[in-house]
Amino acid sequence: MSDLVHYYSVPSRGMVTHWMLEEVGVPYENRLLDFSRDEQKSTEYLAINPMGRVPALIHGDTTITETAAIVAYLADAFPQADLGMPVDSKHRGSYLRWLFFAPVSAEPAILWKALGKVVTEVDYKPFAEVEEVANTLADAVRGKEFIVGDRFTAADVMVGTTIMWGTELMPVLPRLPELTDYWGRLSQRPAWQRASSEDQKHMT
Ligand SMILES: N[C@@H](CCC(=O)N[C@@H](CS)C(=O)NCC(=O)O)C(=O)O
Repeated sequence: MSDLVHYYSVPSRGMVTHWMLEEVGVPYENRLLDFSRDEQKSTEYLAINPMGRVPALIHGDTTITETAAIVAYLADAFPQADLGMPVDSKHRGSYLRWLFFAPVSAEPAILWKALGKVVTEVDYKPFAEVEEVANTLADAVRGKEFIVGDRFTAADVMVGTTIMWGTELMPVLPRLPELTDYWGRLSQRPAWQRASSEDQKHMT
């Protein structure tokens, strides 16, 4: 058994962590769970993630769940891949901002809109609207190749896949040219191509 075991499903957020593993470039073992057979709720898997959700990563004695946490963990655990941002870097704050922006600000906005939900019970918005998310991201990537600094990082994995998800899979995020150009470039990366072509074979 590999030192790194990745549990995921297709389609799922596990495609994000799959891409990150390919970017890291170390050996790992994929264990694909079949949702149609409720394998994510099996006793064996619930011992790994009691929520019965993917992705999950086992690295030696460490078990990690939550997509963004796995992506951040891999960047730190394998510094030779140069996908993280050192704590003393001037870009560290920006790096953390975009790592968290994807699941905490963008995801709820996309999901809420895609599910046709409207906030009616409160007189403030508990999270941003998709237009605010799209405009904020467009400002962040305009004229830049990467979202943080001048190199590809784990923050691009989180933000890029969130844009792909919000513009293609649940198409409620405005398709601003800055966003489609940014994802268009990222999706050419060999690591994404490898992960996604393998995932396509399992797409239901
Ligand atoms: N916040 C979690 C969400 C995990 C999650 O809900 N994953 C979905 C697939 S994208 C899942 O495993 N669903 C299992 C089910 O519906 O039974 C993360 O980012 O990893």
